[in-house]
Amino acid sequence: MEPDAQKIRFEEDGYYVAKALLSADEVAVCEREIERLHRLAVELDARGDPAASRFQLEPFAGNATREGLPVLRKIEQTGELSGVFRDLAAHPKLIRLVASLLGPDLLLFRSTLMLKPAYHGSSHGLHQDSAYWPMQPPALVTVSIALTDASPENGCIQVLSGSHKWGLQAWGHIARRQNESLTDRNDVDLSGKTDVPLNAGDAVLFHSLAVHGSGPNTSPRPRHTALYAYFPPSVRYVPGKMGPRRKTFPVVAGLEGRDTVTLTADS
Ligand SMILES: O=C(O)CCC(=O)C(=O)O
Repeated sequence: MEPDAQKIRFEEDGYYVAKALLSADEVAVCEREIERLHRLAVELDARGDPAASRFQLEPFAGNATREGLPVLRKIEQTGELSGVFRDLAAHPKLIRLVASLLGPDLLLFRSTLMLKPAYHGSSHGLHQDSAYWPMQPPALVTVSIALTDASPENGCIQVLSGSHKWGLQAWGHIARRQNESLTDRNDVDLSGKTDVPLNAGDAVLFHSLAVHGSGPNTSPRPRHTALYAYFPPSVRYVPGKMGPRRKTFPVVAGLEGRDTVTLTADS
């Protein structure tokens, strides 16, 4: 798709798919790094390192392990744990896509790995990211990069087309058992809900108000995803009363080459 067509799709549907963002070699590097991060989780946990809290176990997998490694649901702040995933956030092809939607100055709000493990992957209830993020206006862009093939069988992402225009709503809890439905609401028309199957290396970009979620993974194939959320300098940091007053965000493009920007609650 040409950049203008991508932007029109994004504005109309709240998301669009970018094919072949990463090469097979780049995907292989990410997959090896995910294995290293699983081993790191074990080491950090064994020595009581606070960074172990960035690794979240699959909530409904009981005591299951995979080849002696934990069955992880997600890893937060991957940019601080891994050079591979720090660099991926600023991948030139990715930055070109995000800049075409948000402009040339880009800050990174979030770097996460969603690991929907084989057999145990839980469902991810429908939600809008901006409901959880202390950022205003709610106009961030998430890039969800498939590091394995993703299909309905291993719990690919599902998006409600056009839902970024609905305003913020309550959707219920996010971490759901494999047999639970993706939302408790029965007052909404879910007919626009679309599976977004991806090949490894493809990505889907979506608006932080787009309603999305993902089904269970009962298949023998894991679904690995690198998630990054970006925002332009026009977005403000607005923590609630409990949140830290100041927060530092990595710069991934523009902003005169600065490494980070610190935003304060009142700025
Ligand atoms: O990739 C998924 O399965 C869902 C992830 C997601 O929606 C999120 O972390 O906000």
